[in-house]
Amino acid sequence: MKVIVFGGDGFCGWPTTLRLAKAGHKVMVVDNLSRRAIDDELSSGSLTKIANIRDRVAAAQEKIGDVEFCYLDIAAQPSELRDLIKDFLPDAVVQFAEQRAAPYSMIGDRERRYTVDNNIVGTHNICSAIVDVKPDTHIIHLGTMGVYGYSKKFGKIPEGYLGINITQTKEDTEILYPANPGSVYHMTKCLDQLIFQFYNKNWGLKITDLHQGIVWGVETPETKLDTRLVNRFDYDGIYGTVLNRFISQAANNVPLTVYGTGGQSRAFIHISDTAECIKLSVENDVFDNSRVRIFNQVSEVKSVAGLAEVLRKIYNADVQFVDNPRKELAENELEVSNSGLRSLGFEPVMLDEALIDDVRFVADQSKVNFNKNNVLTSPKW
Ligand code: NAD
Ligand code: USQ
Repeated sequence: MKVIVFGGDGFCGWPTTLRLAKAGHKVMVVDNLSRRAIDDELSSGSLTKIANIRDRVAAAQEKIGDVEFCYLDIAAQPSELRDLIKDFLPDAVVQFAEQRAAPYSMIGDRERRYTVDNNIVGTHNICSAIVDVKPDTHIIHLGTMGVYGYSKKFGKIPEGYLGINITQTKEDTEILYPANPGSVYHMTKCLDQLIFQFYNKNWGLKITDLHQGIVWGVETPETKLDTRLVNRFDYDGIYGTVLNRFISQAANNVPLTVYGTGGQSRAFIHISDTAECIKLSVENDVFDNSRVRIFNQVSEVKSVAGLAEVLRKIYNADVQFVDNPRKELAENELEVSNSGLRSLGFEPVMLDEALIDDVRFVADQSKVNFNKNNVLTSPKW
């Protein structure tokens, strides 16, 4: 198949690109390298030393398969985006190209507006171009578990749609799960959902929205094939996500930064499974298109304090409870369905000591890039 990976230079996009190319698909990576620019803006960066995009793509072509690169801003260059789709004629596009850090989106006015403008306009531009240029293209979008909020208020979290009974008519029906974002970033993912509902209803676009949990890990079998293919690894207070932060903190003898009591429960998935789930979604593209297909892309639920305890035990790490910079529930329970991707053959890799050790090895190897000043940099909201 021919697949465009928007945001293919990023943490999830790059391993996915390699997984798709390895499976024999022809992949076009589209990226404006804005994430690398934000590294400079925040005086932060990947713990691993990532190759520049030219060297990455050259290595992918040598070692893996058919990968090309196009430098394009999908929010700011809609006509170039249309031309690209017209020329490449993809069977599927994967949309990773959004500003994805909740803390970044809560820094201030500039970052709030950038996150909304970039994410909503970029995603809408893709839908709008596809309607005119190649309406049978399958759109696969990376959403987030954060669209649901994180609670058991309505029981186990279903895949996108909630079964309800209407009091007035006594009718049973399904509605899009009530959106409950916790940051401007998460709010953009809720707005993306409405764009998809409308483009599916009005033009019948074929759309899969994947509500993904927190991704952890760094390497996949493909990124290990050459040093130029190594994936990025964020550990800072703005882009670093909780488990990868804890692993890099343990490797650098910095106390684990548990926000609040650590009673927050979240869903997690390993980076190699992210790539696998996207591949499954791309390859299983025959489905009932009368509504948007929504899957929860998650493997397991863990609490922040539980994760800290695992690392404390294995690595003798210290734990530091810091004031939570975020406005969120101090404690929550969470249960999530992932039956959709499982029905396509997804067999999740669970968080275990051997795997954490693998990631810690990378964090250990990359000590030279670890800057303690970048650990507690989250804005407060
Ligand atoms: P990332 O920031 O590492 O990658 C995003 C990529 O998109 C970057 O390479 C960036 O340069 C590019 N990009 C952003 N705006 C663009 C634009 N306008 N035009 C072209 N390229 C643009 O993020 P990630 O961790 O790889 O996340 C990818 C997607 O997956 C995001 O949409 C995110 O919301 C979702 N997601 C990520 C996680 C996670 O834990 N990392 C969890 C759930 C969902
Ligand atoms: N946390 C800590 N200590 C830290 C960092 C975070 O206790 O050092 C806590 C946070 O308070 C929060 C939880 O860990 O309760 C998760 O925070 P996170 O930064 O790992 O994840 P989050 O901000 O939710 O965002 C990440 C990705 C985002 C994705 C989301 C999936 O950056 O792109 O959408 O995970 S989910 O959380 O399932 O909505």
